[in-house]
Amino acid sequence: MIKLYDLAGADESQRWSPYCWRAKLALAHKGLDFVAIPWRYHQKALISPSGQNTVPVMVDGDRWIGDSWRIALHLDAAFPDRPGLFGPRSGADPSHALLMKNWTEQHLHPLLRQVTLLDMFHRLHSDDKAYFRSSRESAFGMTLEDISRNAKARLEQFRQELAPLRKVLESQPFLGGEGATFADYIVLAMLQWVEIGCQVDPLDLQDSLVPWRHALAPVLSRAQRGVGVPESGGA
Ligand SMILES: N[C@@H](CCC(=O)N[C@@H](CS)C(=O)NCC(=O)O)C(=O)O
Repeated sequence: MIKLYDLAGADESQRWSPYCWRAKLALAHKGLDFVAIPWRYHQKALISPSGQNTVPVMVDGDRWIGDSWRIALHLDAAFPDRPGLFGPRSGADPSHALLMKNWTEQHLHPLLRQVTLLDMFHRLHSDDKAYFRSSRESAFGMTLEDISRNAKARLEQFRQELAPLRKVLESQPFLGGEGATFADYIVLAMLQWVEIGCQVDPLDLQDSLVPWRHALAPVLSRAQRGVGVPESGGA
C-alpha cells in the first residue's frame, strides 16, 4: 500500500498540514488506498530517502516522492485509468491548479500563519516545540506570540481574500470546472489547516463557499480514512 508521511501533533490524530492534506485528497480522488504515517518535525531521518526535509513524502513501491505538487503530478501520470486530478481525464493540463498553488502559497498562507502558528505550537509533540519556535521566530523576526497578536483580524482578512473563489463558483460547481480538481483540493487543504490547527471554522456560516465545501465531503472522508490505518495493515 502507498505510504504517506503526514505531519502530526502531540495527539497523532491531529493532522493539519495543508501540504499533506493536498496529497491525501489527491490520493482519495484517485481512489487509492494509503496509510498516512504520523510524522513529527524531529523525525527528519525517516524521510531522508526522499532527499528533502519537509512532508508530505509519499512512498509508492520503491519510489520516494516529496512535495505535494510533485506527488499530484506523479499520481496523475502513474494511474492514468483513474479519475484525472487536473481535469476529467488523467493527463489534463495542470495550469489552473498551478495558479491556485501559487496564489495560496504566496498570498493566503502568509496570512494564515499569523492565524495558526501559536495554536499549532501548543498542539505540537514536546520534542518539536523548541525547533518550531526557533525556526518560525527567526523566519518572522518576532516571537510566536507577536506573530499571532492579530489572529482574529487576519482570519477576517483571509475570509475576504477568498472573494475570487466565490465569484468563480457563481458559474461552475467546482474551482476546477464541472468536477473537482487539484485546484479545489489546494483550497480545501488550506481550510483543513485552519480547522484542525487552531480549531476555528475558517469560513463564516453564511459563506457561499460552504455548499462547495460540503460537496467535497465524500473525497475528504476518503482522505481521512488513510489517517488511522495501522502501518502494519499496508505492509
Ligand atoms: N513545497 C512543499 C512544502 C511542504 C512543507 O512546507 N511542509 C511542512 C509541513 S506543513 C514541513 O514539513 N516543514 C518542515 C520544517 O519546517 O522543518 C510541498 O508542497 O509539499
